[in-house]
Amino acid sequence: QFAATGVQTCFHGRHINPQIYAGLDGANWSLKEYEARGGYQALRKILGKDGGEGLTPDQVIATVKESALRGRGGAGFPTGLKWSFMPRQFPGQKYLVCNSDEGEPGTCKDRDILMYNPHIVIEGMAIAAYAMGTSVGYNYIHGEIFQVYERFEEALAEARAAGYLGDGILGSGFNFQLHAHHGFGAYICGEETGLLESLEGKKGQPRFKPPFPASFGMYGKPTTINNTETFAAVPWIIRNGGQAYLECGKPNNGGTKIYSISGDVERPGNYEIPMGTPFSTLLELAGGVRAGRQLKAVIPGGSSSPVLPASIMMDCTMDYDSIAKAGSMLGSGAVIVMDDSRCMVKSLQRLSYFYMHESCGQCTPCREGTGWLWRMVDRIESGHGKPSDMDLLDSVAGNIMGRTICALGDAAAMPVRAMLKHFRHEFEHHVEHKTCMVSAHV
Ligand code: L3W
Ligand code: SF4
Repeated sequence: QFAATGVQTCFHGRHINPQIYAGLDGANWSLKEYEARGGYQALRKILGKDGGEGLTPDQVIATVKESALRGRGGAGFPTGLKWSFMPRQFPGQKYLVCNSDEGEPGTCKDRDILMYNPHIVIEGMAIAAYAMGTSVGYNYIHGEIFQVYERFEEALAEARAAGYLGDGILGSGFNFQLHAHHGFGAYICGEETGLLESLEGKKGQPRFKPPFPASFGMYGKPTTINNTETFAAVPWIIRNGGQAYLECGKPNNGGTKIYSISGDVERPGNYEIPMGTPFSTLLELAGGVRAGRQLKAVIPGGSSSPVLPASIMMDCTMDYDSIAKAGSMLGSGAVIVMDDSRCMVKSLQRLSYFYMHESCGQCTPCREGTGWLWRMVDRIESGHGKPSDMDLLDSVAGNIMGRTICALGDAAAMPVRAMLKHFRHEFEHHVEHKTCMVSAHV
C-alpha cells in the first residue's frame, strides 16, 4: 500500500506527540490503563454518572458542533452537522458505523489508534450512539490487518464486561450493542456506501448519493458513518468542552490531527499536531528530508489528493482550509514527501496502476478511464510516449471527473491533472528523450 508512489516507506516505530490521543505508546491499550488516564469519564458525564446532571443528546451534538471537529476520513465534513442529520424520531432501527477500512495509500493512523487505544474509539462511538439515538453499531476494520481486528474484539469484550456497552449502560436506560466486522481488503470498501454494501454481505460497490446514508444507509435505514479518528476525538471534546477543542486548532478546523508522514523523510511515522501547524514544523518533526536532499513535492492528504510542489507546500499550514486554498486536499492526513531524486512520471505510473486495480468497475468512465490513464502513463514512462499524450491524458482525466458514482474516479483523475500542471516538463522530457530527466541528473 505504501509503495503506491514508489516512495520507500518504512515505519520505524511510532512518533506520536500525545495530546488528545494520549496512550498511543504501544503498551497501554487495556481498559484498566484507559480508565486510569480518564477513559470512559466522558460517557459517565453524559449519562450523569459523575455526580452531574448529564447531557441531553442535543447538548452532546451542540458540543461537537462547537468543537469544529471535521471528518478525519478524507472529506472533512463537519461532524456535529452530520450527527444532526440523523432523524431522531425514526421509528425503526438506526445504525452507527465506524469506517476503519483504512486503505488510502500513505494512511496508517487508524490502525494505530485501534491497536494502541481501542477504548477511545469504543467510548467515542458510545457517545455518538447516545447523541443520535442509535442502539446498534459496527466497526468495519480493514481486511489486511487482522491483529487490529483481534485487538478491537478484545477491547469490546472488556467494555461489555465493565458495563460500557450492552443493555442499560452504567445503570442508565441507554442501550448500545457494538460489533467488529472484518473487511475484505478492497480499497473501495472504504467508500462509505461500498462499505455498507460489504457490511450487508454484498459486493462492495458504491451506491449513488443522494440519498446519503443519513437517510438510506445500512439495510436502507438511517445510518451515520464516521472515521476511526473522528470517533477518537469525541471523548476529549465531551470532557473538556467544544470550545477547548476548537482552540487546540484554528477556526473552522478544530483540534489536533494525526498525520501519517512517509516517503523521503528521516523519521516516517504518525504525528499528532494541532490543526494549523506549519507544514515545515511537521517536516522537522519527521526529521526533515532524508539524507539532506532537497524537497521536491508533497502529496498532502493521501494518494487521492493532488500533488503540490515544494514551493507551495512550504507556505501551507496543515489544516483543511490552507491545503484546499493551495489547490489540494488535507484528505486523511497522509503526507507523502518526495525529494529531488523522485521521478514524477514513475510516481504517477504507480498511482495510476493502483486506481485502475481498485476500480470496482460499475461505471464506464472509471472502469475504462483508469485503465486508459495507466496505459498512457506507462508508455510515457517506458519511453514509448507521443507528444500528444500529455493533452490526451489531461482530457481523459477531465472526462472522468464528476461523471462517476463515487469519488474514486475523481481520485484517479486529480493526481494526473496535478502532475501535469506542476511537472509537465518531466513528462515532455520522457517523451522527447525516452528517458527520465531526474535519474539522469542524480
Ligand atoms: C447528508 C448531505 N450527509 C455529505 C456526508 C456523506 C459523507 C460525508 C462527506 O469521500 C473523500 C474523497 C476521497 N446529507 C450530505 C451528507 N454528507 N453531504 O458527509 O461526504 P463527501 O461526499 O464529501 O465525501 P466522501 O464520499 O465520504 C471522502 C478522500 O476522502 N480521501 C480518501 C481517503 C481514504 C481513507 C481511507 O482509506 N481510510 O481515509 C482522501 O483524500 O478521495 O474525496 O459521510 O455521507 N447533504
Ligand atoms: Fe466503482 Fe469507480 Fe464507479 Fe466508484 S467511480 S463506483 S470505484 S467504477
